[in-house]
Amino acid sequence: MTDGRANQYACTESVLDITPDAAVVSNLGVASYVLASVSDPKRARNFYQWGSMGVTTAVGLGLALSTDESVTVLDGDGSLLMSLGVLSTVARYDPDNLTVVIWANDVYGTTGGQSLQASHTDFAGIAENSGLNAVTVQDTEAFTGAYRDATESAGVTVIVCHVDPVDPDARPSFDFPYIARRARDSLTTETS
Ligand SMILES: Cc1ncc(C[n+]2csc(CCOP(=O)(O)OP(=O)(O)O)c2C)c(N)n1
Repeated sequence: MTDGRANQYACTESVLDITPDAAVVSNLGVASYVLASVSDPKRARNFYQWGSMGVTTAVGLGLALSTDESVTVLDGDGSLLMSLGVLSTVARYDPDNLTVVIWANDVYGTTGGQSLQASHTDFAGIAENSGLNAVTVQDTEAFTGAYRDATESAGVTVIVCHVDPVDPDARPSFDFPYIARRARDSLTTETS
């Protein structure tokens, strides 16, 4: 464990505590495994992304633009690095119902912990200069406060949360069409 970093499990629990009805679009791999660990893995509004590295924030933006419900993206730093231009697109639309969390663990955790070689990269600075609100947090308590603020404020906030790498056992369903249909249905009916 690295000192002074947030706990991804506890932070993901905070997301569900603060926004229990939110659609949560989780990056492939670790972000989805953690989400499945701390919630019912069959939670309909857990929209796990499989195989599709680099699209989680874009999918979250599209979803936020097509529903009035709250949408939270749980992306990975390596995946965001593949598609940094999406921040400009998010800022172009800036929907009030979208919050973007980046789990910054400095590694490609899902594929074995290879170094990202991006510790010099200021993701929050890039988000801010793309026209978004952004904050960097280093511990779980700060994350919880930042997430609450983000969900209560206008426009999109990007929360870059420095976390220790984790290796969860949980595996949600890999049936992607089913997951997508389930999320869609839960957002177009009264109950979640
Ligand atoms: C285009 C593409 N390249 C590579 C992969 C393999 N892959 C899956 S998850 C992953 C690592 C993702 O890293 P990050 O976004 O930092 O999230 P973490 O796994 O650390 O939570 C990689 C390289 C893939 N699925 N798609």
